[in-house]
Amino acid sequence: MAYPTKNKKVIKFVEETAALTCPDQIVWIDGSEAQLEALRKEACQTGEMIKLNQEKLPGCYYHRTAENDVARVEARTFICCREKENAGPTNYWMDPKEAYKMCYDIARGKMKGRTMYVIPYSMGIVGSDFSKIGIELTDSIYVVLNMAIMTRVGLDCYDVLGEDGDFIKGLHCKCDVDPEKRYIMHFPEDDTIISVNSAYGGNVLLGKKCFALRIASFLGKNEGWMAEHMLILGVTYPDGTKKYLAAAFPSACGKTNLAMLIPPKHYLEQGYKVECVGDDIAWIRVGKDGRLWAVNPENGFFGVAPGTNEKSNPNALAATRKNTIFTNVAINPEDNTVWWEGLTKPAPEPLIDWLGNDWTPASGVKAAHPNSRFTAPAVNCPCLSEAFNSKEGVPLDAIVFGGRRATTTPLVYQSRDWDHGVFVGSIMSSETTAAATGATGVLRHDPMAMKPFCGYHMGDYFAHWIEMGKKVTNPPKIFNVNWFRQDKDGEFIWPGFGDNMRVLDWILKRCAGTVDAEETAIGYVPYAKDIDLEGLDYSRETLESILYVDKARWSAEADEIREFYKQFGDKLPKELSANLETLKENCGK
Ligand code: OXD
Ligand code: MN
Repeated sequence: MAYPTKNKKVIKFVEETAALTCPDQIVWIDGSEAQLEALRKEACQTGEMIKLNQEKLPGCYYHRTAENDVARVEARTFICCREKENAGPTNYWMDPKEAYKMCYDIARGKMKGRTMYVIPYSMGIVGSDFSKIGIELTDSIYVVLNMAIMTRVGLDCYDVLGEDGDFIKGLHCKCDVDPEKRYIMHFPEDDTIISVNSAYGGNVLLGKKCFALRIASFLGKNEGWMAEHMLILGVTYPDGTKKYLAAAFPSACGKTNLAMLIPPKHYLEQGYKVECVGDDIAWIRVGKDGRLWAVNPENGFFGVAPGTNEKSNPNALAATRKNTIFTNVAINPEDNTVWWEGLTKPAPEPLIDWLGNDWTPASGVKAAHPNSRFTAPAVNCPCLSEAFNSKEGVPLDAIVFGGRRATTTPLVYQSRDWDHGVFVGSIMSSETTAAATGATGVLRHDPMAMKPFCGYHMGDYFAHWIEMGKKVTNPPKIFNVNWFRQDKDGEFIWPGFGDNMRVLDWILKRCAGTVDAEETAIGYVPYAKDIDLEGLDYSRETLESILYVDKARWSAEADEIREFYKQFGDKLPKELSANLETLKENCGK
């Protein structure tokens, strides 16, 4: 057989996997439009995808996953390193030998009657020093087409590998989509990922969570860089100055919305601009100038559809108007377009819901699954930054952490220094969302929004953050935000969305040293007068209520953090325990 690569390791990986899974044929993906178009056609013929209205949504397709396969499965996601201790207390662990055997037994012969596709892809710009190559083998056309949007797929990846280059091996086999045999396995010591019995994006687009976060975080620790669950955005000032920040929020907590925000009118009139570099993942390194530089390794957006609309995120909506794959949203049979909760009010009727049933508002269920998604090419985004294609990425002025907290955490506060900033990231808690299976709305610890994505011991991960701080001579300032404070009726107190610009403005002023702040028990909090409320019908008293640091609550929070920290034992950096003691003391014990 003629191979499109001379890389012996790729050929061996493909041949061995084919011997195990027994596909009828092997198709080497070259990334060409002709090949992708033929696959779209085939997927429509088999019913795997539906072609949408090509006048209204050119190049757009629709896909439904199995009903039991709609989100990441954290309890079935494992870190399979040799020593259990190295996976740490926040990960599920399996012995690698046992895990390989189990996965191979599950996948054996399962591609019979199917095609195995070989996807060469780059996370980051092909051939850049900041990028890494992966090969994903899959029996799903849906995966091929999504990977072609989310990553840079093409034969040039083989040029980068040459005859002997290394890559991240990914094997995805749908098998029987059996939830009892669903496993998402990571072998960080072998640069390998195996995903069986799922077809949901977060479990099967192996370049994303599996490689660019779990495996990459492990590589980053060993190689002195960081892989983080962060958006990256740039703010251009009226005088043309550009500032960049990266922000970590748990899944489905508004990273895509913040990354693409449109500032309030008076900011726009003055000439402010916000541009998106990335909405989910940042790879961060120390630059020659002693600053932290971030790149977005992805090439598209795998965004949550519900709630996205002309008001909440017109840029994301515009990005989905062509060459996009929609998964588990509702279909409007009238014109063969898509709909989801929050897109328009009222809902058009009738619709066909994500399960394929006729739907009207009286049906009493959601028309789109709460974790339904769009996979949209980054180039479609009207506010995409030019820096998206920069090999070096962008220098960070600020790092922002944020969770979904109804109480306690103020709208924004700044850490006292780098180590305190790491502490602030490590104590993040957030209410769970539909992005993962299980109950939603449950408050849980999610340090740096990496609980589901850190590929090694979380205590070592904290230590790595502390170490990185020592390597940067000009570190970004670290902040925490909370857009989700609620009043006694459960209504959000802060308007959020574009108005979050007002908070970013304060953050960047703090970075520039042009605004004062009040030193409190938890760090620096804005004076209410310093948050720009122009054009917003919002009282200073209400603002003060969500800037207030309630020491009694924080004292209880500190006790709870002490319990949370216990699981890290000796691995908890002393800088974090010292900051916890300071917090407790600041709250008056
Ligand atoms: C995502 C997630 O899809 O975090 O980005 O689940
Ligand atoms: Mn994410």
